[in-house]
Amino acid sequence: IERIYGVADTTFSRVNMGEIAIKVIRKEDPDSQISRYTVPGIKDLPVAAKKLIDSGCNGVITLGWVGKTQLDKYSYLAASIGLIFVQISTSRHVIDVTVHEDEAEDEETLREIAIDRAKKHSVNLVKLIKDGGNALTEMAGKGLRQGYSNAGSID
Ligand code: RDL
Ligand code: RDL
Ligand code: RDL
Repeated sequence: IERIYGVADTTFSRVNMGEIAIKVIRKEDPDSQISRYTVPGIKDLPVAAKKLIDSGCNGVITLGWVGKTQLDKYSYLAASIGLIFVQISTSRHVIDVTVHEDEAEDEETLREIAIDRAKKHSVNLVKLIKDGGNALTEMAGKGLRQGYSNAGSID
């Protein structure tokens, strides 16, 4: 096995983004192995990511869903800091896919944001793990977005 990817997701999420990530990773890196770890909510993602890395994953993608209230946003801030701490303490990428429930009014748009964001960041993770720090350089400054169409460059 050349590469092992970790996929950490939650039961709180209203879209099965872990499954989407696994499909994209399989397609982008067919020789790889994938380990999945599902937790209740976003604040449980940092330890899931850490355990995936400890068990040999070269990189991890987390897929979280944040509710609409201020309390939910504080939970996300705590989770996000935790995920960054895992990255800097392990020197491994933990790509943080998060959908905020107030990003869209209707469920169909939210679902589209979640799917697009999970797919695009799964491709980003594979590129970073396969090709390292120059993998995305040709796209630098292009105004790329995940969950939406790209903002574009103003160079
Ligand atoms: O460890 C158990 C829970 O505390 C943990 O799963 C939390 O992440 C659950 N949770 C909240 O407590 C909350 O206030 C979540 C959210 N908001 C949220 O918006 N999204 C979550 N979990 O995934
Ligand atoms: O790990 C994948 C992403 O979570 C990470 O690349 C984030 O930095 C992406 N991102 C946001 O999620 C966001 O809500 C960015 C911004 N806002 C932003 O304003 N600028 C960014 N990234 O460069
Ligand atoms: O310009 C519109 C959006 O890009 C902006 O509202 C971002 O903050 C939306 N966003 C998130 O809220 C988030 O949690 C983004 C990401 N993650 C992300 O990973 N990539 C984005 N936007 O382009």
